[in-house]
Amino acid sequence: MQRRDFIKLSATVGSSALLGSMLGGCTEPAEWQRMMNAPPATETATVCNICFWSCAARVHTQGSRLWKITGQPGDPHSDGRLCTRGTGGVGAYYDPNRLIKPLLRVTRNGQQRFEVASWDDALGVIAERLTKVAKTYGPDRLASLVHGPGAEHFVHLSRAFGSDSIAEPAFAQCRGPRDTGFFLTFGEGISSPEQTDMSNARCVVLIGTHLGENLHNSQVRTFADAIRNDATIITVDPRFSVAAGKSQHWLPIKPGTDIALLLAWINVILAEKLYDADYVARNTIGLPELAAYVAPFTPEWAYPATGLEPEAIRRTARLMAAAAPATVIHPGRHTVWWGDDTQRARAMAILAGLLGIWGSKGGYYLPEAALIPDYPLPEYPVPKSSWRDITLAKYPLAGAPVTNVIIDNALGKNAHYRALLIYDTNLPMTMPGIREKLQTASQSLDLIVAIDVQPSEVTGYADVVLPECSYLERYDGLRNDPEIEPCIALRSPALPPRGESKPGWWIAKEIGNRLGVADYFPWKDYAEVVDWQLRQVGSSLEELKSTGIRFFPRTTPLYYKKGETIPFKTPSGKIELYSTTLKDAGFDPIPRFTPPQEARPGFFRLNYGRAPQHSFSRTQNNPVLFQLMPENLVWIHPTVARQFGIETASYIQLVNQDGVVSNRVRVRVTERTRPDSVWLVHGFGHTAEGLKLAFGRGADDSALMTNILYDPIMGGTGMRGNYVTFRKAAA
Ligand SMILES: Nc1nc2c(c(=O)[nH]1)N[C@H]1C(S)=C(S)[C@@H](COP(=O)(O)OP(=O)(O)OC[C@H]3O[C@@H](n4cnc5c(=O)[nH]c(N)nc54)[C@H](O)[C@@H]3O)O[C@H]1N2
Ligand SMILES: Nc1nc2c(c(=O)[nH]1)N[C@H]1C(S)=C(S)[C@@H](COP(=O)(O)OP(=O)(O)OC[C@H]3O[C@@H](n4cnc5c(=O)[nH]c(N)nc54)[C@H](O)[C@@H]3O)O[C@H]1N2
Ligand code: SF4
Ligand SMILES: [Mo]
Repeated sequence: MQRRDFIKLSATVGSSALLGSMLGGCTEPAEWQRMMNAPPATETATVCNICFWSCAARVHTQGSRLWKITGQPGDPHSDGRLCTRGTGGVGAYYDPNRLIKPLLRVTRNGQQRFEVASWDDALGVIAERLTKVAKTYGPDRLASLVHGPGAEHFVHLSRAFGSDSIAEPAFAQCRGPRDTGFFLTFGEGISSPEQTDMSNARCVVLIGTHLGENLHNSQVRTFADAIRNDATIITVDPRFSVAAGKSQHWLPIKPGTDIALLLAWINVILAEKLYDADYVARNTIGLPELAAYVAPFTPEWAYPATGLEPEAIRRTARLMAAAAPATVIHPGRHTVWWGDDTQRARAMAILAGLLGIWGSKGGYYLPEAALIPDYPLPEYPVPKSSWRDITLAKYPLAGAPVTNVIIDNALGKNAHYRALLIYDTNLPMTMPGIREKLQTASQSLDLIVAIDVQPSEVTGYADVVLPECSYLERYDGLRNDPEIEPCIALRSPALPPRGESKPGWWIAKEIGNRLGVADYFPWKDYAEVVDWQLRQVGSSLEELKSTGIRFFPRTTPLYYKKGETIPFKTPSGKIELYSTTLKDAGFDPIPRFTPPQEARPGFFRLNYGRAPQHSFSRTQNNPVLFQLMPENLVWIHPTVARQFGIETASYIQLVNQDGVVSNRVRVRVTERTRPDSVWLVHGFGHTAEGLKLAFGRGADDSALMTNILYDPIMGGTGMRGNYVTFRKAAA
């Protein structure tokens, strides 16, 4: 049959008949009938919230049925393709264990439990208790622990109420040390998305940073560009990570010794004069001090500490210098490792500074966000006390509020903080060592509110649990991250909220109204805010609903020109190879290497990280992602497995250095981990019974972290100083 007849046929009898003839006998009559009656598919613009990379996406629905979620073509974060987890966002909507009604803690017959409440009652309790806190102590005694883009509504609520004590685990449990280290060296952080120009790099250096398992979408794609372009890839990781498998040079470093390696690399680059002398002279201060300091730290010096052959250290130093300034020293992201993390980040920043990669093509580009005006609102009141008053006394160089400081100041009858608002963060699994403290805090605090989409561990500590609808059912603020090309993206509701769940903006506004700060919420709904903002820049909500994203022209250059003197925002206006700020605060002005604590015999370092199928502790109960990875496995080296008589697929329990015993966890015997370490994917081992799929599956790394190595400079919770041994799983 000719193609022409085919077209004619469709033109005369309509496409429905054509579909029928094509599907022929494969379709059941009932299914066929359903398809005929189904409303047309529609697409809605969203921004993925399965992790905070915030990829722009399109939600495909058919009537009330969520069909699939795909990447927004052209978006710099997704480039038209979502990662495994983003595609699995469908499960976040359909999860049968979702929170769909407000819950209130009540005591009945001496027993505490949650009871379903109306929104009015739940919000009433919050307003009454917060008003009392404000009257008795001041509104500054409310602390908020929040995460993710949706947090902006509660940041706003808290500021309007009169408190600036708002901390994210993204600082003290994640990026804080690297941002502080880079800030001290370059005068600014390294942005998110990280300003790493991997697509144009000739050399990429990963220190930890397990890209491919760490699945920040466009970051992995630009890393793939580097591999495709035959860039030299150098990965420093004690474990044979996915990224190590893509590298020409894998340095299986002894855990905790990265500063020694970095000092040795700097030593080689200075000793062999592999840096751009003109650039360094114009743009840095402290070269003589640095050179004198690192002179003894040769690759031979680093060898016993790191276990890395001097020749490998020398060769890789030469390679990264030869490719500079098209070299990416990846700054890492989860950098709370050993407690000396700001100093490790400093060492990385110093190396990057010597290689002249700040603002260079193939190094660190200069990101730019779009200029979108804020919706006009009254000025926030000045809080009676600020987070700074409490935090900086302990961590003088913390650039942001520290979650652990807030919790420590919420303990006991005379605690500074009297109420906690928790949004989109599962503290018991996110902050090792927090469970007991939350328990203590809950005895004396006047109020704990948890706003979540599912009955996660954290909700168990709350007085009031508020069900937020998922990202697929709500507006949030425009995504406007610093990019190569400024680009905004819209999250808009594709479906009505399930049950009685509500969007965050609505919850914040309703609490605000009841607290007497209604002036800060003058709009009807968040669509109005976003539309107003878009109209200021010649667009509209209508436009973004159809396009999903919109680009804006750059107003500043993407790279500095060769030979340009760069205006760094440090006190000296230069890259600070030697930091007077650190010295004045009583810290090492140049990073110092301290060998990590050794494990007791029979114990192994607890190493942990990501798997591409899951985000933190938020996706294990997602029915789609659960199927891809229902539990985590503990990786054990074959010699160790043999020594303990452990086999692949058997279940064991992990016992940490302080006797804490994990859930049972299945074994994977593999040479991809060093004999001195085991590996666990973070986020498993849920103890919240409401998470019916995830409950009790796999082991929780957080629970095994009882030795926390706090970073004295910025308060990060170093998580890597923990060790485990094994025991046969209880039946
Ligand atoms: N799929 C998925 N992707 C994610 C996330 C997620 O939840 N799921 N979360 C995102 C977030 S917020 C973050 S912060 C990032 C975290 O991801 P990364 O920033 O990449 O985390 P790291 O801790 O740097 O990397 C873990 C790697 O460090 C190695 N390592 C352990 N000890 C040492 C050591 O002493 N030295 C060196 N050089 N390496 C060591 C481990 O073997 C492991 O391969 O991932 C992001 N991407
Ligand atoms: N042991 C250990 N601890 C870690 C890490 C680790 O690797 N190991 N990683 C650290 C890092 S890098 C980071 S960034 C942090 C991440 O820390 P968190 O942000 O606390 O991570 P999650 O575990 O995903 O917790 C998110 C919570 O928000 C809820 N949630 C999900 N979507 C929504 C939503 O749309 N609205 C609302 N209101 N709630 C929602 C989830 O149900 C869950 O309870 O954890 C840090 N802590
Ligand atoms: S990286 Fe994946 S999970 Fe994260 S926002 Fe993008 S698509 Fe969603
Ligand atoms: Mo993170």
